[in-house]
Amino acid sequence: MMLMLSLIIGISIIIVFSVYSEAQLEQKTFVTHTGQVIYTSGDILDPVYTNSTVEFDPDQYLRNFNYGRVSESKTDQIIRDFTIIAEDDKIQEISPGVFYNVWTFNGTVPGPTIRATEGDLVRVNFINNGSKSHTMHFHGIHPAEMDGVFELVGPNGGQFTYEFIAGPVGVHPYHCHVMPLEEHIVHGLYGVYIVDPKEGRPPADEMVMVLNGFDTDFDTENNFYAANTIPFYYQHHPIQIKTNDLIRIYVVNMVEFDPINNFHLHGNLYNYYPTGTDLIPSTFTDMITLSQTERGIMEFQYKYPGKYLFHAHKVEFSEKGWIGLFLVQEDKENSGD
Ligand SMILES: [Cu+2]
Repeated sequence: MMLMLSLIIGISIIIVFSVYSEAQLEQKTFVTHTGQVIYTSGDILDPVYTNSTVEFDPDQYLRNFNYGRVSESKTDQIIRDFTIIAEDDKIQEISPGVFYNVWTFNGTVPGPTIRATEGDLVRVNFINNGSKSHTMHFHGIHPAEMDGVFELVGPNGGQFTYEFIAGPVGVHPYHCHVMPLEEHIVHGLYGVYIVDPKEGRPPADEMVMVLNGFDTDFDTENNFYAANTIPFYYQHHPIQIKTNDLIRIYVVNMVEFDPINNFHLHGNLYNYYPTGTDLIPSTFTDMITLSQTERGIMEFQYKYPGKYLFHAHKVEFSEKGWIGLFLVQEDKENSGD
């Protein structure tokens, strides 16, 4: 009897899962909220095998920090002004042949990396040029009315100025907080907000990695995963670094639907500062696990030149695009010999 039962359960699992994996390859047609018809396969394509070009440049995003327009008040308060424009009608080829309606802050997913020093006055002039209400919700410490939750900013030119003192020190996400939240986040309305300590951090080759995913067939499962939006990008365009250079990565997990993500580095271990709020690392490891919006700072140096992978150790994610390479070149001037 028990044998029969387990046989039946086993066979049903095989049937259910084979149907599911077929569904991933099925081409679908969508009409976006602006009336545009788009096609997607949900298939996973590696851009190296096609002639496709991507609109978003992960190399440009990687080391790009927006410090805002800086001014000083009569009371010596440093003020950083930012202008962020939300839009929700852009169709982007996020992987060869796969088009997706991205919702953007300043035209890209993720939005710009906003950077300030602890104690600065951050002033964000937010303009919503989208067709739905959007907001900016910053993680961090600020007054309730600056939290970007209840003060909806209306479509077609709605404006709101977010104003708060930068803090605490660390790496934080910002994202739209309009309901249904999942929809506004998965379409791409998020970015990174870095608060530097007043005394600064030691000089380093700094970069930002947002771990994200895309559900291109709207079945609440991600079809693609990436570090910085474009699947497999850094595998085919390795990030060039030098031996003995201190590398600092601000990493933020924005993957929806999947409860966890992770970050494994090859041939090395890193000091890890969860949320970047403490200046002393909590661990020295080659593997961290991150839930939604969990983030931190990784610091490491490579001793030996060569090519080293970094990727999700959740193999499904790395096979669907969340994988990259560091190309470590010998720094002859600082080799210590
Ligand atoms: Cu929104």
